[in-house]
Amino acid sequence: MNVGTVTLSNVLQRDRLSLDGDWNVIVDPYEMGYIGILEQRNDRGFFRDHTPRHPGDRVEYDFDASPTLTVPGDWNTQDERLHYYEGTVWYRRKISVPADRASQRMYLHIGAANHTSRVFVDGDEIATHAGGFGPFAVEVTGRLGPGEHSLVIQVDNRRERDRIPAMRSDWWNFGGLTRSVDLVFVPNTFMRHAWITMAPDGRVVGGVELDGPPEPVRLQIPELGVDDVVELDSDGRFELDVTPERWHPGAPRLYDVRWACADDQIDDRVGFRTVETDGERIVVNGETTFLRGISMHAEALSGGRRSHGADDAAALFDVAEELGVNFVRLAHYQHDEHMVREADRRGILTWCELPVYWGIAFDQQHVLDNALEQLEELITRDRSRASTIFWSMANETLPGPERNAFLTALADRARLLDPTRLVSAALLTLPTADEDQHVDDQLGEVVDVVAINQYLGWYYGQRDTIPTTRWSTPFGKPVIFTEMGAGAKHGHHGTDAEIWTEEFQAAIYAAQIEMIEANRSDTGRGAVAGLSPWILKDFRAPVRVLPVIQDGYNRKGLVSEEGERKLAFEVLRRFYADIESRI
Ligand code: GCB
Repeated sequence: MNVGTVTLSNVLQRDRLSLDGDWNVIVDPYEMGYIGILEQRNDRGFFRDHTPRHPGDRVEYDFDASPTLTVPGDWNTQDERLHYYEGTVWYRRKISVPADRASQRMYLHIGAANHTSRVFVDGDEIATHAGGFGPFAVEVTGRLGPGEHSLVIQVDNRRERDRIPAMRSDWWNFGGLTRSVDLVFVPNTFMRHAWITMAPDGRVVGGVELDGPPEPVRLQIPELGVDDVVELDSDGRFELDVTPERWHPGAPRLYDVRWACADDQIDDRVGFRTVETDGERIVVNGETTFLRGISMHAEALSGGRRSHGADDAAALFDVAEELGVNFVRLAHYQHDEHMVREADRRGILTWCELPVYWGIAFDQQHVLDNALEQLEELITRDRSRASTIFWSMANETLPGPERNAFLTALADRARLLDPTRLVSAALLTLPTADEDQHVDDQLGEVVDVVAINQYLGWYYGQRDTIPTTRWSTPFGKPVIFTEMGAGAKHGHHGTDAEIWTEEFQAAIYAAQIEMIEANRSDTGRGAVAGLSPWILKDFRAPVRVLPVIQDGYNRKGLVSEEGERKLAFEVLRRFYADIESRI
């Protein structure tokens, strides 16, 4: 559970002092910088950031003399010794705030710290945060007066049964301060959240959450002639009587939006589109839209490191765009804000997901509480993004009463925080040789779209029966294949019967495409409303140990870990180009 943290949106648009760069670090596998020999909190822990004051002063650590790691960045790829490391690393940075700003209200904002972190200023513990991919803020007003201060962040990426994710995942458990850290300055009264979007019926709706005494909030959208004080209802929500041009996938119209309240001002660029379902179709701006997608991990296009920032986002989207997508699945956790902003600019729809993945302790209340916190961090950050059409609760979880209750609670909360988008979760399909695939996971009743991960021709099933496989559900809702695919090592060639060859992978894609063509809901032939195959790029995964072929990488990418195209890339690209030419 989080202590001392708040959510803060529109951070990239605010007055900030970047704390990115080199931080001194101490690697502490036994966590003795925090816990004493009798398991009690060690009051003389590393967070005190002491330096010896006289020759007899025994201080058994020294941040100043310790090595550095670059923030943002994972520790695993910055220091070979930390490649597989799972445990605590202490980050320390000295900060001084310019004298004219030291008395301002300010927050420390951390884009992401995987997984659990504790924040200390001048030795005082001021916050704890759980969840490795969600942004969070800690108020530090009055703590950073004239002079130099010590900022210490303990980051711990151990896998634990009651964390989200928990013990096992098919991706690298990159540890560290993996996204930017900033000091964010705000006026005494400010807008913690200010968002605007379009509801499925075309109304422009939004909300504002103030921190401080009530003050009028002014909203300007010059190109729509909007310059009004918004009338907030008791929930802080409002509605505007305007008819903007639509943001479309492929034609992303964005408007300048300015929020002002007392001395606070936020400028944003926002698009407006509707999204809803109609039977088995997904409808965007009133048009049935087949989702030509691809899944992505938050791993940089080159170097096998955790991605962060605008440049990494642009590089990943360049490849996705070349594939001809109108949709990306940002798997399996909350991606960087730069990703959804890039998607907004490029006109690509997004699926945003929580790391509720495989074996989660669904029976524990504090685990659900943390999932709800992570959900709130995600939705409050991104609910002005036109590109985002899905909130996904989970990936491949085993059906059962506790799991159903847990995911239903998440879906309910998502709809409360944001009733304008679709809610889903990627479901597990179990091995079967049946050509009639009937998916009846009860969660289908809760979600808006039935998302199915299926590996016909790879983990189970025969390739030659894929094209004639038919999919059905009892729910009458759209089906999307959030995963399908096969492994191939780039440059490894042979016949399409030889596993790990590019030819084998391309043949699976060809068979899947034939099957999907015959099941498409937009052409009235079935329930399939889109796909996001697994996956854009080969990505690091410690569970992928096959020498020569895998060497620590999941090889289901359409491009290698260095971005080289495999044959299947072209197969999918042609399918997407063909669909587009028929629209
Ligand atoms: C899945 C998981 C994904 C894995 C993938 C695979 O079903 O959702 O995280 O990476 O399969 O390659 O096995």
